[in-house]
Amino acid sequence: MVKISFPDGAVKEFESGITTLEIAQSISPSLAKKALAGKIDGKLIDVTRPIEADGALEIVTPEHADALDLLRHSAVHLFAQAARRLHPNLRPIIGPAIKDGFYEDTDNPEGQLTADQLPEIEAEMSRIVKEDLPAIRKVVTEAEAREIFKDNPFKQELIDEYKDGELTVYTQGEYSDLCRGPHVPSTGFVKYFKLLSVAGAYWRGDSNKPMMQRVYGTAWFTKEDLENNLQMREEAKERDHRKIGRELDLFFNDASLGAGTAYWLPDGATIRRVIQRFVEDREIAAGYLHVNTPNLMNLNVYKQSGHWQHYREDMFPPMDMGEGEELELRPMNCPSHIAIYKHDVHSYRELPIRIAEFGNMHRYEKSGALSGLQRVRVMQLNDGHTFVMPEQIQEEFGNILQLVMDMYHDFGINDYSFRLSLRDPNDTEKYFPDDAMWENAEAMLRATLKDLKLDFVEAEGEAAFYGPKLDIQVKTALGNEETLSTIQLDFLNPENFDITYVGADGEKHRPVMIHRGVISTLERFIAYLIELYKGAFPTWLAPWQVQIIPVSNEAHGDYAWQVAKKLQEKGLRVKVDESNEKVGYKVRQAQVKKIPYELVVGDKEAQNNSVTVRRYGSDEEISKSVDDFVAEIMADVENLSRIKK
Ligand code: TSB
Ligand code: ZN
Repeated sequence: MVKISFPDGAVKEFESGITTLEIAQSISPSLAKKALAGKIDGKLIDVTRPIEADGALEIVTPEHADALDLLRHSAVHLFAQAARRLHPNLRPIIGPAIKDGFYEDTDNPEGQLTADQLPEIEAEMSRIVKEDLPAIRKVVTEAEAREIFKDNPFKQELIDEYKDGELTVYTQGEYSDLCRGPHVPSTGFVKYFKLLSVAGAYWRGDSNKPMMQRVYGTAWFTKEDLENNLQMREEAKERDHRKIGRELDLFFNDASLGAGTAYWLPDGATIRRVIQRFVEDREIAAGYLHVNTPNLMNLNVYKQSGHWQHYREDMFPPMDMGEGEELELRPMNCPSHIAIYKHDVHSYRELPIRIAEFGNMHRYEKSGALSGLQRVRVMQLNDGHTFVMPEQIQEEFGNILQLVMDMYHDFGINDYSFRLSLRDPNDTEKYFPDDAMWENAEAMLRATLKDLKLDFVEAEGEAAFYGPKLDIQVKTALGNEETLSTIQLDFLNPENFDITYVGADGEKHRPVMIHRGVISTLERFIAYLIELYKGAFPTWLAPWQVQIIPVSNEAHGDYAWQVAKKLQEKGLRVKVDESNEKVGYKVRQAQVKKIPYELVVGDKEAQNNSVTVRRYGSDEEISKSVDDFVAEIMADVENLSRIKK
């Protein structure tokens, strides 16, 4: 007999070897129908696995927290089986459940899968669902596994990796896969699914290994959940900064010019300029000193800082200049700002010293990770390094956080979370190996965050190589979490570069460095703002704030320009549309470009010095004097994004 306890506290005895399905049946037939798997002492098992020891059992039904992952994992097998029926030589490789869906890597020596083949595969999947094939688990020997997957070199590699543990194969109908399981009882359970897209992916994420095709899909327990998710995906696509960036002519990427680089068109460059000026003014008010430092630096400096030892993977290869000189494209600005600090002797009275720059950085990001402006290889960071006495850490940390929060407020950002990023103590390659230093820095940072009463999650292995950090996390339109702002504590670089200040005692002391990026890189920040505003920028940020449309170019062009000049004198960004299109078309065009204000001017307006105003997104047309309009738009500009609050 085995003693099984249930989540409600009940304990029952059963024959040894009983299955989850039989237990569910003994409770109620409707429960048995819904049972997807068992979870015994926290471990998921198939409903048909015999239970031979006492334990705590949860019966996994669609409402259970693990149910969707289980379903999606079975959807992967369903996909692979259907794909193999249509393309018998296709090799399924690895297919995990991911957030809101699943993917499967595939390789087809006869020609890789393409997106237009997905509907056929989906139809075959539906047939297999109707066949309601049970998923059957079998423990196999290494030799058996090698035989079953003899035409699949990728699986052979996986067998090399797993062969010391228990190898299991799941079979449904004619299809078998090497898999740990568990699975939902049969293909009939996977009813609501959709194949979404295909993208190239390197085997093991390594660009020296073969390229496979990764097929993405999603699966749900109800039709409604599936439809909601598909609709959300559609909306996310509409908000994607790459799409809006194209539609509004803000920027472009062109791999033939350089993968992971962005070209800013005039309207995108305007947004950058407005943001940079605004942020720099705020920093000046907060006591920062702006500097300019070069993109190239002698590689020796990055050896001294530790970048070469711990960050080399992200760096471009050095340029050999001959005679032992090697130059490096800078991956970070810290060593440059340290050089500025060291240029002078500093007294404790000057501290904190705050050095800032919109500094260019170059990082050799993996090609698969590149995305529009969100992740690029050449970027400009709103960077700053403050040099403080140890007793000033807390206060300066608070100052920086305040600056971040003020800035978020002004840009209308209010959906974010805090992450305390710590080192992974076992990763001595990525992290500088000085336990005492790390423990001290992490304890100090944690105490500071407690003091500031921040709600945060902790993440091991996310620290910078030189120290722990507070990251501010946001979500992209496609649902990925990204770091925007970062505040980092660094005891290492002051040592490495022997930086000092002269204390009240006349002796040399070691300052602490705080690295901070307030609005992140202009690239990532603007990607975020494009998605946040769906391209409809608040007036102060909009590339063009006003578009003036003369009813007739001949009759009203002069008046239109007269109004435009007046607005330009106020610093507003105005254009006059004198193209040979009809007024209605021009009005629509201005709406497509999401220009905040459109002014139509004709006879009446020219006569009484007025304009007819139309706000972006509104059909209402309001006539007002030019002076009244100037007052309205100036108030709007000065309000920044605060209206959103
Ligand atoms: C804050 N030395 C520090 C600096 O002083 C530093 O470079 N920190 S960082 O590595 O975390 O980068 C700062 C910010 O740049 C990140 O928080 C992130 O918002 C942004 N960033 C990093 N990599 C990329 C990238 N490939 N594309 C766009 N933005 C990036
Ligand atoms: Zn730095």
